[in-house]
Amino acid sequence: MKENLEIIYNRFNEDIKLVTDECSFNLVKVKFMGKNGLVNEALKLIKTISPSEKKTYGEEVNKLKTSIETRLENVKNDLERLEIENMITGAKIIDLTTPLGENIGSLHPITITQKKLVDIFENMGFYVEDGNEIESEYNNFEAVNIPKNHPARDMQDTFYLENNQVLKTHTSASQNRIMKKFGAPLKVIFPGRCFRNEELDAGHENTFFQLEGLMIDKNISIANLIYFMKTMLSKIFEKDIEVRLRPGFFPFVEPGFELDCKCIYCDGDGCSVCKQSGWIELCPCGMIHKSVLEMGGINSSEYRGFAFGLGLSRLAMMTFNIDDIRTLNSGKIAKLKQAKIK
Ligand code: FA5
Repeated sequence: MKENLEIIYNRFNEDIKLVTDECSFNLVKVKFMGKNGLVNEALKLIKTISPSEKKTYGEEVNKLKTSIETRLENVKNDLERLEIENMITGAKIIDLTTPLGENIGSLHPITITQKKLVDIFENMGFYVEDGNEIESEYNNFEAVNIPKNHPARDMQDTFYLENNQVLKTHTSASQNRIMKKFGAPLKVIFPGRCFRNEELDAGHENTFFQLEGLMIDKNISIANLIYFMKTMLSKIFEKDIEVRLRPGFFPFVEPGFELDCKCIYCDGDGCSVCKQSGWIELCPCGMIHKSVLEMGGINSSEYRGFAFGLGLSRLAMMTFNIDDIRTLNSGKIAKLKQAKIK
């Protein structure tokens, strides 16, 4: 009998050494002190033994019980103390008085540029809409006058998905949905990420941002288009910006233009950024094609409008003095940190 008690005590000593947390503590406690635990089982045996042995055995079992209880109590206290110590150590991680050091996060140059543009257009009465990144082939091409087999599709090769869906090649892909959603008159901008199968270089990415705008009303003319573009550029560069329009072909506008701004680096004298021309190509635009209005459910004999598709990534490069567009998606924090507002 006595040997049994020794075995229980030795087993308890082995088990308690392995306790590391509340869960393993409870398992040991139940195993030895639970209702059907080993100590209780040993206590129940008192009834079965002879009166001559009962007293000694009873004393031995109670001694075992007391020492196991005391040890359990001590281990429990140790665990509680450890938990408090861990809480204190953990709390240091979120100690608000700790100096922040050098790794303070910041908004991405594209986000900052987009926020500025959104602010500018909202102040001019434009509504801001979200565009899908996955669009139907119809919205990306057909709805903006680029039917199947049209050569303009070659210039915007993209990633084709199942069910006639594509990763949108330009923000113009949202034009049709937006016209149908708001009807005329409307004043909306919609920034978004675009995807093209491109030869990559300092000015071309396969994933880049544009910001598109539409204004549709009665009596809208090219003069309105020039006014809004000039105002937007002057506000973004915080100085008066001279612009010029050159003819440009986009199947969804007629007439279509490339809007250039007087080079902000050399003020038109000619430099490496403007390739000595004095002008920087910034924003394709034009008067919305009649059939695009009609496909959007807008009566083209009553309403006219302009559309523009600003290269947001390229504008961010200009405003932050970034010389290679690939820096923007690179995740190279050191490079992005060097980006400074021009
Ligand atoms: C378009 O995407 C037309 N949807 C723009 C438009 C809208 C015209 C409304 C008329 C009316 P384009 O392919 O030129 O046009 O692209 C517009 C701008 O997006 C370019 O001027 C350029 O700044 C930017 N862009 C185009 N391709 C890339 C590229 N691979 N990487 C970075 N920026 C690009």
